Amino acid sequence: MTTSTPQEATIQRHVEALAEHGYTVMAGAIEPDLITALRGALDAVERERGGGYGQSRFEGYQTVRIYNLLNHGEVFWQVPLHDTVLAVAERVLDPELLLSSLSSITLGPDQQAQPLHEDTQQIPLQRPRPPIALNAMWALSEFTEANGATRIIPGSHRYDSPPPFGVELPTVPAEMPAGSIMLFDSQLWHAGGTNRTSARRYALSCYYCAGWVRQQENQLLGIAQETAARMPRRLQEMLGYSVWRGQYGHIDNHDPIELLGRERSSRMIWDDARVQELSDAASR
Ligand SMILES: O=C(O)CCC(=O)C(=O)O
Repeated sequence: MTTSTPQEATIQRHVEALAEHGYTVMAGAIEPDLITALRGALDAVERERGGGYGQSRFEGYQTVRIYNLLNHGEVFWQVPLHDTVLAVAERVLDPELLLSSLSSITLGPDQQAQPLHEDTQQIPLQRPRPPIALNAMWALSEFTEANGATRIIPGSHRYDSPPPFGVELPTVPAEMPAGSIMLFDSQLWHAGGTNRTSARRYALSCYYCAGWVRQQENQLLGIAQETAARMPRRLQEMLGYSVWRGQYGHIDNHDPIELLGRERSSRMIWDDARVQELSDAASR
């Protein structure tokens, strides 16, 4: 994984592509060693727990999905913290964004195309709207039309509704070499493709949401506190050990990150100095 700070111009280019097309692709964003380590870790989880294909057309009858990946090894902890992806997501969504979910999507041979959907279609807000969630699809193997590359409709994040269930429309395959990451607005109409090859298509879905949106996976209950206590601070905050804008998520007026033995970072909105700052800002 790249460790240097991503360049402002790179961040801005991805932010603009997301606004215009609803998606952006970062080629060469995952180091080859990390791909190997992540695939190895996914295979190990599968071996330990045994198979486990999806039980619905949506999850895929020939697809193995492993949820709650942060629980399955430290190698996965790097994924939500990817520097360029996180910088773009924080800029587009919210500097206090949360991790909504982290899962693998391994498409086996003969997996049929998924129904077209968007990822926030259950949320009762009008479309189009500013982005409230972004999905980063990590290509851990090459994504091709033949092996089930995600199918997308560029620009559909600006449509005024989600796709009607079961509708078939022209889409384009998001083909990309292994090691690429496609970051897309949850409102983009998309679906997993059909895998007509004899090989598996390996991917991770790292899904971020604004700090005020409910997470898809319950990270606070799904990950043991002892495990969370070993994570880097930003990841802990992303799980929900944080107080959004000093107001949402507190416990008895305390920052929940204190439960992990850390110093509180947020000043509560009710602190006198904070109230003063906010009223000064409002009167300017
Ligand atoms: O597997 C893919 O390419 C897309 C999967 C997807 O969109 C989903 O499961 O919500």
